[in-house]
Amino acid sequence: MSLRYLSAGESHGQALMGIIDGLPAGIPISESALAAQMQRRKMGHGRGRRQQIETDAVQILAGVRHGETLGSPVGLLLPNRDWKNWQEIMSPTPIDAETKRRVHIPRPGHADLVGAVKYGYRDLRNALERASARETAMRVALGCFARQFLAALDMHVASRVVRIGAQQDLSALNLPVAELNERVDASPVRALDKEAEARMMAEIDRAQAEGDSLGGVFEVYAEGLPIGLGAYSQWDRRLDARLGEVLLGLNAIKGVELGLGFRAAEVPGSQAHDEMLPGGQPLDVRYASNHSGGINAGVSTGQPLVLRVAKKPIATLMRPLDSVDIRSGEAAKAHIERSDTCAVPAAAVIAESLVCLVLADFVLEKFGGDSLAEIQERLDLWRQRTQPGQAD
Ligand code: EPS
Repeated sequence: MSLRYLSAGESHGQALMGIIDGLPAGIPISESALAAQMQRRKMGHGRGRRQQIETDAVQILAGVRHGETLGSPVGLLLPNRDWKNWQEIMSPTPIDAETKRRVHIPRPGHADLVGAVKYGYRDLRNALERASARETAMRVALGCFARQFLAALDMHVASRVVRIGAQQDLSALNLPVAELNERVDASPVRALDKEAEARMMAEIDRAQAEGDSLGGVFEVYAEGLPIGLGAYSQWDRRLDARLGEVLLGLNAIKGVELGLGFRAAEVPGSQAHDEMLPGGQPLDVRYASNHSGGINAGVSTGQPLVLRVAKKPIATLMRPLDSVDIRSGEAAKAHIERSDTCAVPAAAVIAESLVCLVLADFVLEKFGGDSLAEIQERLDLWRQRTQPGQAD
């Protein structure tokens, strides 16, 4: 692994912190592009009040000078504005008999109970604070550095929501990946089809009125990838294996499909594989379709990457589910904490950021180099050699 990153921070603690190490020098870093990515994660019909409190203004503390990466670790700080309301509750210093905002009744589907049993907590807040999706704000910030690296190499990552609960958007992707986000970000559910958007929004309103929550499915795409990222020579060097790992590492994600995904198990081989067409030169081979989703044998094909990701509904229900009070062992209704009704549009933005981090890592692994210019040179040569008619 060439690129490493870590975050620290509790949902209502003072701040989120992040470090990303291994980026080359010379990547142009736009602070307004970073701010824009942070805003994208905050949006979406069905989000809760926390998003109105936070501005998500990320401070770059290290690794960038005069608008370019230095090749040193990038250090980020994202102060939580809500912290001022939680200073005592979240204080690192012991406080006298503090009982405020303690949590004793776990929410089914949340980290509350497994966290309490695993770490020996009596107050479930100790589990929910770090398990909260608040932490994903830092992953978006870190991912934005990978995104800007990829953009400099003409590789683009975007997403759209295709399902909220029972409502689907069955429309085909009808525009280039580099233009997709601008279009769907204008939709409150990040859907391409307007009629589906209205159904999805009504579904969220219904769930909210009933004190329920909703999950959904989104697709993540990447365009401009060269052939040859990843390797089949060892299981953990496969590009699809790493994408699956990182996406399943995102809160509430229950499934990841590549290309045809589970449908590939239903159709015969004649409909599962992408037939090849001559491109004019011996190794310039084109594909008639993209059922593979852009990866064969763990290696990128040069076709667009197509991932489908399923997110379960948020575990905090305003009409709470049956649970158990861990003080008494008696039946009780689950804890209610401020939450969202639906966060699928935001999850799509976060997943994009994670895909950027994976792709940046694989680009670095294949092309190496300490500066963007060095990598660009090698990549250009590789593109000319491997995709003669397609690379410019
Ligand atoms: C979130 C921040 C959280 C939640 C949500 C996502 O803030 P708070 O708990 O203060 O409202 O709104 O997290 C969850 C729903 C969860 O279960 O963790 C954010 O910034 O995305």
